[in-house]
Amino acid sequence: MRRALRSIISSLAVAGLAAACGGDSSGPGSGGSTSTAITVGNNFFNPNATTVPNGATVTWTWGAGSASHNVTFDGGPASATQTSGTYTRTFMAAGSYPYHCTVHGTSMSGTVVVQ
Ligand SMILES: [Cu+2]
Repeated sequence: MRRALRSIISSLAVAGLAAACGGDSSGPGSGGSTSTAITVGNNFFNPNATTVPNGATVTWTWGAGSASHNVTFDGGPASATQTSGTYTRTFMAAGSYPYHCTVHGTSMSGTVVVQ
């Protein structure tokens, strides 16, 4: 009896998770964002994945109260390590451009997909 109840509860939990993940049709890319404005937060980029057209300029803006962070692309270039201000990069070729903050490692990372 107890085992049957547990089985029902776990299948309900799975159904709930599936529902929470569904229904997002906001756009291309895994993050669904097409924003060219990215906030550098404390140990995160928001959005951390964005899809932009070829030729787009993406701007990273350090948030208020920011610790030292940088935007470093796996194949270069990189921003300065800073606590405020902005960094921009214009993308002239289609592809996927992963980046991260070298202060905080891959736990603070993001990707720009250029179409
Ligand atoms: Cu960082």
